[in-house]
Amino acid sequence: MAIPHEKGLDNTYQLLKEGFRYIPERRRKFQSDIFQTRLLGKKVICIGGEEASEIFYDEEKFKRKGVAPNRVKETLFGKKGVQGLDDAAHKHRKQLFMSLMTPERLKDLREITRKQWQVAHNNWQKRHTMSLFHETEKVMLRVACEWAGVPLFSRELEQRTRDLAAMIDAFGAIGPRHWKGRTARNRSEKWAKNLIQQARDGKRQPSENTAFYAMAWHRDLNGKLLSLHTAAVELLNILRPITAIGRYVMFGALAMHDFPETRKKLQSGDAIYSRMFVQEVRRYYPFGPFLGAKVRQKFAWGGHQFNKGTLVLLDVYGTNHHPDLWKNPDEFSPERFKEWSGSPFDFIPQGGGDYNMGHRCAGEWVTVEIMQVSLEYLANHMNYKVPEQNLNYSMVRMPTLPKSRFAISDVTTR
Ligand code: PAM
Repeated sequence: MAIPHEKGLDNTYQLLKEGFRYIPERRRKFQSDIFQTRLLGKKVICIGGEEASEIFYDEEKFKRKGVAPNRVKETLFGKKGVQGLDDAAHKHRKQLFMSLMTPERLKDLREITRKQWQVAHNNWQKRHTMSLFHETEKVMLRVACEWAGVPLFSRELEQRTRDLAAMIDAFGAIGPRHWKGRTARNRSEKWAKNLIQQARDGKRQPSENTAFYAMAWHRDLNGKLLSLHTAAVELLNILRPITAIGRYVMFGALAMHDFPETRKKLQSGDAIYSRMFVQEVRRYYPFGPFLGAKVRQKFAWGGHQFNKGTLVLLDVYGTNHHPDLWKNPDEFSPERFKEWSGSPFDFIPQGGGDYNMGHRCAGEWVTVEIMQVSLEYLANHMNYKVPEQNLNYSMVRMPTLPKSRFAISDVTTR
């Protein structure tokens, strides 16, 4: 049986027109967890669902080298970083990231996050109206730098945040938003290279348990220090994704605004509830639309023969919203996580599979911890007004955010 084929010589335009809904809508239309299309001039197989993500994270079947398009590397990821490695080189590099997340360092992270919220809260009370989105990204970058041992002067904060934010904001962009992301990456890599060089020259001595130290002194499997460029890319692979958590925190604040009963429950101080709330924010709101991998060697699945080198996209957003996996998927309901099995393949906002060995996001725990501390802080310690504005977010723009960037005013203490 042949798998469904999307008609058309090339469907990149459709993808850009439909955004987050492109793959899920076709899975619905074809009543199939697998279909074939053409994107950027190439044949692409799109898959989604729990079984599909299990296949996608089978490293005998898929590899990551050469998967991310150049335009995504020139903005979001950078070149030669952990995301595009395979096999032993990947495991060794992934271990570098995982080694930074000891229980003590996660505890430090929670404390730093709480402290930075106190500082921000204090400053916000002196202002009238501001963008919760932009201000939260600044808080996140302060957290990231303090935790990673990276010096950040107050006068740099605005520009550095704008740069890291522009790299994230560029991942599904064409035109000016893409070019902004490129410029931002060039400037950020220059900054990070300079820091690594200073550490290697002994002009800076970051503590040994920090990401700054780890990236400066990590040795690859051949025993050599990372090139200055790769060390800079990997240091940014810590600072940028932590800044990106700002988007999730902002979506959490949006959930509290749109579903006020959830704010009340967060205020009850029930840590189990706030953890479920965080999970539901990551499931419900759109962030990563899909992930890519290339077929490593021929295999068959879902009635289809996958040939070596074929690009396969895993439907991240659609898997988190599939009605077979989630009851009333378009309802915001943190309590649904009481019944969640904990499968590494059905809830995949930051990828699926094994944390330590596979390509699942190394920063997923960090994300959950930072979100929980941040959203508990917003619910329990702050009052603010949400002026009349357009809080709708597009399902086409990738990544997406409320049109108004979530303005708040009159911040006080609760
Ligand atoms: C980070 O690394 O900064 C964390 C946030 C990034 C999440 C992005 C996940 C999206 C992966 C690939 C995007 C390809 C989009 C191409 C659209 C045409």
